[in-house]
Amino acid sequence: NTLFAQSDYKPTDKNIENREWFQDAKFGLFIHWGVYSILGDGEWVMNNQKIPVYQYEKLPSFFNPTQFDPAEWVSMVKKAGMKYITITSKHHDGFAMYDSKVSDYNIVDRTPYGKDVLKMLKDECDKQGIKLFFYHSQLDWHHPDYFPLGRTGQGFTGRPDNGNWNDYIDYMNTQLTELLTNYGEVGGIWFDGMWDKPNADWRLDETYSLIHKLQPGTLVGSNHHISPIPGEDFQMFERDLPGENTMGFNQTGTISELPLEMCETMNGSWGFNLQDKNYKSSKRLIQTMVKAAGYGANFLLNTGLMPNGKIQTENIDTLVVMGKWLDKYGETIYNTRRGPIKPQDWGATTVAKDGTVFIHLLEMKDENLLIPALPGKIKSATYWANGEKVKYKETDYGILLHIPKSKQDNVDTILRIKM
Ligand code: H57
Repeated sequence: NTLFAQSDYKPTDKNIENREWFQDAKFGLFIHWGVYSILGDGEWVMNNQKIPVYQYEKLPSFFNPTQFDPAEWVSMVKKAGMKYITITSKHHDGFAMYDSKVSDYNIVDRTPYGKDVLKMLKDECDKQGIKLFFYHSQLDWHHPDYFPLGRTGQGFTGRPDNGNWNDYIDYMNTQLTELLTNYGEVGGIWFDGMWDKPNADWRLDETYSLIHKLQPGTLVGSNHHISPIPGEDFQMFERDLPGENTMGFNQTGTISELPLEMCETMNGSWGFNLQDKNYKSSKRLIQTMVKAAGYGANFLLNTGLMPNGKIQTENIDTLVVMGKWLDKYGETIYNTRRGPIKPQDWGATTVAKDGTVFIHLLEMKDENLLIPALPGKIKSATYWANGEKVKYKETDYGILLHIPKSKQDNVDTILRIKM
């Protein structure tokens, strides 16, 4: 049964170590990049515009990202204060962005560019000390054996009305084997698309065991929108803070004890979308990152790469601002864990390894704020920015903070609490 996949799974020491690294890292770049980027209409364009396989297959011949410069990407990632990259090795369109041998439907065999961008990126990541994760779609609108069809891809793809499901799973496992064999140490595998066929036999037990056998340290996560399945090493939330389910599809019963990650878009799209200029402000993204950290969750922020291989300038601007913020305030985010007070409308708390609690005031209505009591007596409360004492009163109802307007920061007023 899929829901109990690798039920005897016990993470190795290396895996546990990587989970700690992951939780310390806090901030990563999500990259959606594929032949769909050419059309500038998001990564679901094949489905949304009902483009059949035989037409969509023309796209790779136009994919020629001559301006792709992995050193530039990775330097940008570092400048943004990010510690890892999660990139699409294959999205729902089924096109492999690397040198796959099990199918020629890949970047090396089908595009004029002809180079393995994942390999180029991995080499650069190794050079600059950034971990690389692969997003791999289980859903596949291209493979003829992805049959019976799932909830999506019904009708439009023009695939035959039959196929061998197990051949598809074999194919996927072979591609995963390639990814975990030919690219050195992989940070993790980030699955997506199982929700397309909730009742199929995904043979997850086999897939998860295979991954952990090939690279025991690699972290497995899946965007299946349900509670973690044995064999997974972290739990993720698409465009939601853990447990909030504002999107309506993260039907996860619980926030598990696994490391957590939330992914978010900079505008409203994952893949490059020319129509979508609805960019979120850096202030809003920083505040979401802080709240995620308050849940102990990583913030995986997406950029829809352009077909020429460049990062959108609007996204660069945002990343630079976030990096500057982290340069200054990173102590209150990196290496922390979820704070003693669950994130609230007013903000969040994080806790450093030495027990220091950081209170992040993201939204102050006026100068007084009552927050829940902390577990233990407060020894000192100071402003992170200048070390000045914070005025507060411990009451029966919690802690009453007095934060004069002059001390309030527009993005995040951080208090340092010693207990
Ligand atoms: O890669 C990005 C993101 C990380 N996940 C992909 C997107 O392309 C899927 C978007 N997820 C939205 C979603 C949530 C539930 C299902 C889709 C028909 C039946 C089920 C779906 C549609 Fe829905």
